[in-house]
Formats: sequence, C-alpha cells, structure tokens
Amino acid sequence: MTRQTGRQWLFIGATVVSLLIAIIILASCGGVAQTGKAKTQHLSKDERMEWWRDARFGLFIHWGLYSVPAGTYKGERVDGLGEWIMNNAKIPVEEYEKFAPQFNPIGFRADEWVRLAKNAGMKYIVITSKHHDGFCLWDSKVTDYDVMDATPFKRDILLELSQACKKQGVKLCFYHSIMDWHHPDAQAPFWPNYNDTSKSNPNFGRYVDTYLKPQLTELVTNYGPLGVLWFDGEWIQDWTEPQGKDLYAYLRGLQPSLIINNRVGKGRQGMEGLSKGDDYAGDFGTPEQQVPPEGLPGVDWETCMTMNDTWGFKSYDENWKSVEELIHTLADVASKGGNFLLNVGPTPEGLIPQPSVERLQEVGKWMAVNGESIHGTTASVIGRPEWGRCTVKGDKLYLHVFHWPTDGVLQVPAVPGQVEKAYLLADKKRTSLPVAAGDAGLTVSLAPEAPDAIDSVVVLVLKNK
Ligand code: FHN
Repeated sequence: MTRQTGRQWLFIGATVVSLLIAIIILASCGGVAQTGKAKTQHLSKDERMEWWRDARFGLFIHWGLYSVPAGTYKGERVDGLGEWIMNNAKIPVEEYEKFAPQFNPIGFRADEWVRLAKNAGMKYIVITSKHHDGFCLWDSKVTDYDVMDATPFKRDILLELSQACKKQGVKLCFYHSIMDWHHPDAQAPFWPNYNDTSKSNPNFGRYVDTYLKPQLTELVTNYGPLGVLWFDGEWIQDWTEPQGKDLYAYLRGLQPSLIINNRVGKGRQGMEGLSKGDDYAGDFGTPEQQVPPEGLPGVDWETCMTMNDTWGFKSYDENWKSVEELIHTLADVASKGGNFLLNVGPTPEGLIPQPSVERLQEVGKWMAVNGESIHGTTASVIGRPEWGRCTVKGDKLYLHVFHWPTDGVLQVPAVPGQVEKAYLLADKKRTSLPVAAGDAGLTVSLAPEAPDAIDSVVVLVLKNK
C-alpha cells in the first residue's frame, strides 16, 4: 500500500468535501422538487380554496349555438332562458344541429373578453364548455359536434380563452352540463321534453363512461391548470350522488388543485344552491339568482346572477340590472362571505352585448377605487346596518355606505376592538375622520357629500385586532 504525500492528502480531502457538497445540493434540490410535487399532491382544502376565497368576484359566460336563434324560433319569440330554446321550442336534435353551420363568431377576441373581466375587478372566468344542448366550444376528440368540426369558425374557443387568461393572470374555469340533450345515450331521446326528470336512459352509463368522462378529461388535461369545474344539469334522474362523488375524485386525481362546485353530485338544495350536508360532493354552494339572507360562517358559496333575465343571449331581453344593483349585490355577497359570479351572454357574432360591457366598465371604475374592500375580505362582524354592508380584512373594517347620512354622522354598531383610525377608502391622503362613542357602538363624522353615489367605503382600522 503506497504512502500518500501531503499534497495528495490535500487533493483527496478537497475531492471528498466537493462530493459531500454536491450530494447535499442534489438532495436538497430533489427535496424541493419532491416537496413541491408533494405539496401539490396534498393541498388542503384551505390551500386549494385560497385564491378563490380571495377573488370574491368572477365572470360567468354562457355562449353556444343558442346565441344564433337568440330567443326566436320560426319567427316566434320563445319564452324562458335563451340557452333553453332547444327545449322550450321543442326543437328536434337534427333541426337544432342546423344552427351549427350558422355559428361563425368572427368578432370573438379572447384577449378583449379577459381584459374586460380583469378591468371589472374579476379574478376568474367560468365559461360554458358544453351546456345542456350538448354543443362543445372546444376541439373535442370524442365528438364532431363541436366548434372545430361543425361550424365555419373552426377555432378552439376554449384554447384561445385559456391562452388569454394565462397571459393576463386570470383563472380559467369551465362550466359543464351533465345533462346532454344531443347525445342519444343521455337526454336526446326524451324530446320534446329533454328535461323530463321522470325519464331514464338505459344507456346513460355508456354516456358517462365513453363521453362525459373522456370529455372532462380533455378539458382538465389540455386547457389547464383550471381553477374551477362548474357542474350543472345534475338534477336528471340518471345522475346520482355516488356518481358525483366518483367524478369529483376522478377529476381531483387528474388535477389535485381543482375546485369543483356542489352540482357535481346531488347536494345542492334547488336554486338556494347550498349543500344539504357536508357529506355531499363539491367544494362550494351555488345559490342562483339570489343571495343568502345571512352570512354563512365556514361555508364557501358563490351566487351566480344574470345582468338581464337570461344566461344565454336573447336579442330582445333589455331588462338590464342597474350598475347600482350590481355593486350593491357584490358588496352584499362579500359582506356575507360569498363570491359573486356575474354573467354575460355573448352574441353569435362573438361580441359581449354593449349594455353588459358598459355595466362591467362602470363596476370596474368602482372596483379600481374600492377593490380592496372586496378582494380577500371575509364576512361582516357588525351584521347588516341599515345604511349598507360591512366587509373585513385583517385589522380593517370596510363600511359600505349605500345611504349617506344626511346629518353627516354615521352610526356604527359596536365593533370588535378599539378604532385606531377612520378614513375614506377613496381618499388617497387617508385624512382621519372623527370617531366618537355612539348610542350602541360608535359614530363617524362624515362630509356632507358622499364620494360615491352608489357605495362609499369608510375604513375603520382597529388596534390589535
Ligand atoms: O339550466 C341552467 C341554466 O341554463 C343556467 O346555466 C343556470 C346558471 O347556473 N343553471 C341552470 C339552471 O339552474
């Protein structure tokens, strides 16, 4: 065995130390990757829901072949929701399919739609991938009844929207109808009442296995990462809670961070939308066209609402909600700890109706000043004062004053802590407003004029909240 010189021992020592450093670095990198992978695989519900709870405000888009007839069929106006015209006008499948060659929305600009939503203060977009009529807004390999194969448009609408959302930092989400009026193994044979919940299709299991699940796999795999899968049409006889639970588990296995609403199963209580209990599938309740009367501590829920009276475009529905009603509803929903999903129904030309655009722009002006009082907030700690609503974030209470006090004195119920400072959110200088003890809480002295005619926000900063 040969004796090593001093220089040789030095070289050996340096080599050993370098190897040890390399091993430590590789292990830590592997650990981070593993940790990163492990973290994604085992997100808690709170971790999954964090961005959604912070968002508070999203855009719903109902778009498809029903925008072509736009509420009129064979020269007659058809009552009911625009997207229900196939059922309400008792249109046979082969007749309804004739709208596909007419669907050529050359005015569609995904970037513009996403920018309009973002500028309105919306953090996510839920678009109908497939509504009850069965028509698909993406290039599905499972059917030719889609925008790529059945229309002259031949563009993958969901792909373009996913690219625009990614570019602008808006979460992309898909609405998907379990009920399908076009598929022969689903509800197509029930014509003329595709929505006949007394009927069952003996081949529905084949629809689920060879069509519904493969299409959902396409949507979760090829356009993501998705924010939410927003199910609907679950009320049919052939769909069960066990199937809902199975589908929930299957989709979360494909994308562990996915959020799924409570219409994946049979848990929702009608249009009130909240779940019948904790043991039903789904991550949040879905009140429709209504806001729960009270806040629901510990419950995740989202009110979806139209701007007029229809989800899908109807050319003659001009019953638009005012900007005031929309902002008050947004504040009301947030003050009860919920999310607000506000709908637009684009035209067959691919345009969002101008009255919808104008309302979103006006809501956006209000959100540009007051968005802090909506995003990331939680429910009121002072109930629902007569003058408006309250939202909470950290050490701040945001008092949404819809009705400005004529005497300039805002009566505020008792708050959970001592007020360190009060100011108008619209006041960039945050000039302190005088606060004094009141009859049953405190008073804030205000200027005679409200800074915002619809909703002026007064901020109370609490000490040590
Ligand atoms: O039947 C649908 C309707 O067309 C619309 O999509 C709404 C929006 O959530 N959901 C169902 C009615 O509850």
